[in-house]
Amino acid sequence: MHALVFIPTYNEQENIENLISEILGLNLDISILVVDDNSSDGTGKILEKISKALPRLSVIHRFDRQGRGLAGIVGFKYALKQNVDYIIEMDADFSHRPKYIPLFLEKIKDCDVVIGSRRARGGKVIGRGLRRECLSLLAQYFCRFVLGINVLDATSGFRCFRKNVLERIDLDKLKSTGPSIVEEINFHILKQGFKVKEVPIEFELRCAGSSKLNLIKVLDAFFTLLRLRFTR
Ligand SMILES: Nc1nc2c(ncn2[C@@H]2O[C@H](COP(=O)(O)OP(=O)(O)O)[C@@H](O)[C@H]2O)c(=O)[nH]1
Ligand SMILES: [Mg+2]
Repeated sequence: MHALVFIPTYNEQENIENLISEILGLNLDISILVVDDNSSDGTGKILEKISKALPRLSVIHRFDRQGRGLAGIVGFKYALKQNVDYIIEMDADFSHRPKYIPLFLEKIKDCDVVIGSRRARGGKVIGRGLRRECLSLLAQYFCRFVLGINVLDATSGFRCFRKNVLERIDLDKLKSTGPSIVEEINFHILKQGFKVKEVPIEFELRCAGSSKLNLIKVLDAFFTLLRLRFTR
């Protein structure tokens, strides 16, 4: 059973090399794809250098910053062309700890999608300020009551999919160019009746680099998801 780990990056030079070696150090049948949007801090150059010695690491460089959502679409399309059984997506900033990957691969055996959940019993968020926490709670309520996404952590971008789940989503029709791709994919998964399991995770605020989320992205996510609700 082969898994591909997809990681989007923008300015993750402090994290990316350590993250990749931690994932490969799990000694599982895993390969990695990083989609980098021409990071201004040299993340792309680091990836180029280390990928020469790591056959299990592939890198897609995009010419400019096109957003987390479009990186996801490129990553998933690439994954669907590979000989893989499972696709895992995670952030590059160590908020999503590689130690959960073996657990995800165990749990996916009897469901279609595993979500690393901060809000399932036993999960938690460490080190996040009140403002981000309130925003996250609002997003969760919005997803549940407006979009009908009935999971405890609808905004978690740490997930494992069976390949056939992503095959059943029309990637070219996704509306999100930014981070709301996470919720949009959940929306389609649940609409199609796939079996989702939430596995509790401890989510720690990024240890290095800075968040790429800002007010414009939050508003864009809100209106993108609202469109999803009304164009069903
Ligand atoms: N390829 C690509 N990756 C991005 C972009 N914006 C953010 N990311 C990556 O998406 C992941 C989540 O971003 P992050 O800033 O940690 O968001 P936060 O956790 O919501 O604060 C990280 O791995 C980022 O490097 C982008 O425009 N393009
Ligand atoms: Mg983050």
